[in-house]
Amino acid sequence: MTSKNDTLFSRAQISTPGGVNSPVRAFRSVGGTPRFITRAQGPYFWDADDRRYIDYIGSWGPAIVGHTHPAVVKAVQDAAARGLSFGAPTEGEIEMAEEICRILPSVEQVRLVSSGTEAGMSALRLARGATGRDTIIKFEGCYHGHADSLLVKAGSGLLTFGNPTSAGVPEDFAKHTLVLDYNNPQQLEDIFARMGDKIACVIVEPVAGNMNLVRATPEFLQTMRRLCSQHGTVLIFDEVMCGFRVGLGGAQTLYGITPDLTVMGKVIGGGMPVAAFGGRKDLMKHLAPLGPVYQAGTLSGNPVAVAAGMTTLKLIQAPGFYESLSTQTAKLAQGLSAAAKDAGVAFCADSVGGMFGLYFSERVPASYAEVMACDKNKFNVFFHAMLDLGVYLAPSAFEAGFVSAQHDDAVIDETLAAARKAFASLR
Ligand code: KE4
Repeated sequence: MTSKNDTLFSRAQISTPGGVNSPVRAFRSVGGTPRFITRAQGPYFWDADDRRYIDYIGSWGPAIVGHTHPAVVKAVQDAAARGLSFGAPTEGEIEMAEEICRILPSVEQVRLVSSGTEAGMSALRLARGATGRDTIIKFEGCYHGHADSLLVKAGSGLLTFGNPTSAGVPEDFAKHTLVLDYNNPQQLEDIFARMGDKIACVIVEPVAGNMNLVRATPEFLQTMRRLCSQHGTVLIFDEVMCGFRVGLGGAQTLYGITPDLTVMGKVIGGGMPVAAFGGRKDLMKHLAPLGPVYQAGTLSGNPVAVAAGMTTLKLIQAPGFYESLSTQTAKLAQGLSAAAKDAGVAFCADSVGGMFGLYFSERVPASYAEVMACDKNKFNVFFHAMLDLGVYLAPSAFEAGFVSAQHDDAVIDETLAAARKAFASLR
């Protein structure tokens, strides 16, 4: 019998490029037919064939309290009944800004936007506007949304400027972006020694989640912080994914490092389109309407989206929330490693707070090159075996996974039982 997912995917490809509104959803990295989701509840969602899955992407991070949490749904319903959008300020936006500034001491002021891309792009423009410099540094394997200056891969050598990773990005944009190796402090020392006074900002995922999960070493982040301070360069932590995910205070609290600007998203919207960028007040004052750096958005601070985000921010501050989330995520990672070991499969896993990485390799990767050396084909076989067993992992070997507060022991145990069968199929 033809799956309804197949029928919907064929139909979707007529009216939308690739049949999806975001490329990773198309399953091109793992092959097969994407599942069209009809509803979700707690740690689960159901596809068009009404098959239930344990969900480990959680909308790529936002569903940290579990899908359709009653308090979040009610907040959205109540806000919607008062009006969907006004294009004028609301008290809810003040409350959200105050809450973010209270949770993240490095954020003295914050501006709400509608996507992580918009937040990253705006933080970049602010850093360039505040410093009067054009050159930026990013790292291979880190993703900061699809703004032109950030869709750039490493050039041929350390000092050669980047090349576009996407068609449509002018060379003239890419040439201002330097792409270095993640977790390579020496490269930072070398580049800053040569041109530190020309660098507007360094943008980094302080816990990387877009090349699979890769932890930054403390030395890497400490070196970055020291050099940026020495050279008047803005240090931007992109915590769209790891923020409010690896802990309430994000990676900056975990590592004890204070960025100049922080980019946020996902969890702060609770599944609705809220993202943000914020940090030092002396930088934020450059933004319109106060200063010359323009940034705007029709739906920025949208009252319905802010209601979802604020309710989520309150829920994640419950006593023991992150201890429990971290424990469950670690139980999953350790259980998967044990199951693979019993099956004689070269595999390991890592977790930080409520996010995890799965690697078909002997050891946890600490760099982009080490991630690329993992066995992608084995991951793809494992992915589909787990999908057939009702466990939905990220459909790419180069993505992190996410656990919610609703992934209790029974859900983790069900996942591990499926994994034992899936690993057996890899032998
Ligand atoms: P959005 O524009 O997708 O809201 O956020 C971009 C972004 C910025 N920074 C980081 C660290 C991110 O992880 C993201 C988006 N993450 C991807 C997951 N790999 C979203 C999934 C997708 O692209 O569909």
